Amino acid sequence: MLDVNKIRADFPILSQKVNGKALVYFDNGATSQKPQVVIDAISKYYQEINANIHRGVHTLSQLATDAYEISRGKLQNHINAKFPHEVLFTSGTTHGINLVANGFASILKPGDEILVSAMEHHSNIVPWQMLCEKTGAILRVIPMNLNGELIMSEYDKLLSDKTKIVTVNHISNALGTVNPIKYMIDKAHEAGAAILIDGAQAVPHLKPDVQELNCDFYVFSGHKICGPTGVGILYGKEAWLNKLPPYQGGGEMIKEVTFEKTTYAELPHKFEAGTPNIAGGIVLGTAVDYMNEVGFDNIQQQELELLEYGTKRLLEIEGLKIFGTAAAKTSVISFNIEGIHPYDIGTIIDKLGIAVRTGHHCAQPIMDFFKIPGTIRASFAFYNTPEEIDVMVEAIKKAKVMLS
Ligand code: C6P
Repeated sequence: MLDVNKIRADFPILSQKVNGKALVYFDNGATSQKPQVVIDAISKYYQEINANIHRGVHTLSQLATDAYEISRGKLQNHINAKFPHEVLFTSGTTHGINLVANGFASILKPGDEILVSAMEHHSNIVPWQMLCEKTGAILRVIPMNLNGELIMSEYDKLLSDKTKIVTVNHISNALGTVNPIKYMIDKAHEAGAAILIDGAQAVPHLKPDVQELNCDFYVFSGHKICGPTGVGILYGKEAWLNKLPPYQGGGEMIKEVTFEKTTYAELPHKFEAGTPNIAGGIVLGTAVDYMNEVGFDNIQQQELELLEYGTKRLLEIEGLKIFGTAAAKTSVISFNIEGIHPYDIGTIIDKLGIAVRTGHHCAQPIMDFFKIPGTIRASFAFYNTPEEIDVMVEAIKKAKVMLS
């Protein structure tokens, strides 16, 4: 069992007051809070070993390079990648998806198909639309039902020998649905297509095993798993990463440069042009260590309790409707109250110290599907408590009275 009070003491921001009230932070889907070990590791890097990596023979450069590569190894273990060079540092999920989409420009031909799901974040729609514009490929959409579950029989029908890549989130940021990605990966492969999994909303809740999943690409951001912003991971199978051309040209991604021709460096450097977010890369390893110490079994148990309790308490409010009622769900509750704009609720409860996200959550097609302008989204992390849910429910009731 998780000692939540002990965990909360690791996060200095959680004992802050916001607008004179104890902070209730339920915007974990947007970004997680950071434990003291992560905050300290950032300072320690700049105080003790700051230097550019993979470049200098001097001691600090070697220390920084070692720390960066040790962190890559931690991430490799965390997701169970076969090789460290299959684990690329990126600036986040968006960067990872764009890198892969850009690489597919050299593979796709007019009439080829890309399958995305109806519940994608804009980061997993727009890069593929841009790719279609460049190549003449066609974007097809895997539909969902009113519970916010992808319809697998429709997915099966959409797959064909024209499908070159399927791209789907592991967990929806706006609905909390956990998608049946193992099934989807196997089916994509049967059809001869590659598959990318957007794990941005999954990694805060579970530890993906990329070899067991057998996905071709798996992307996520560090800032949603207690790490800093501006760093993320793109896992790619070695064969795919060798096949795709580099995304950006510059320092560190080359073997040899002349004005006539450039040859590229081996993996992972081929995809890591320029000076990266060194502190971020190193500290992402610290963040993953921290989450593993807390333990993903504990995290899941705590979050499931919060999801069940939060769902029950919120549904006590008259006129409240939850969007995203899939059988497999994580600790995200998106809801609206009849006759009230989500933004108004969000603004009032912020004055009471409660942080939730309101709006379309960078997933406008989901809002269009449900014919709503947006939702109020409470997304819980393992450091949240049922008492905080009580505070939110009371605040919403107050806001409702004020607004009706
Ligand atoms: N979703 C949310 O509040 P970046 O911005 O690159 O770290 O992550 C983009 C992204 C991609 N896919 C999914 C499923 C996501 O949830 C996100 C980020 C945040 O829901 C910020 S918009």
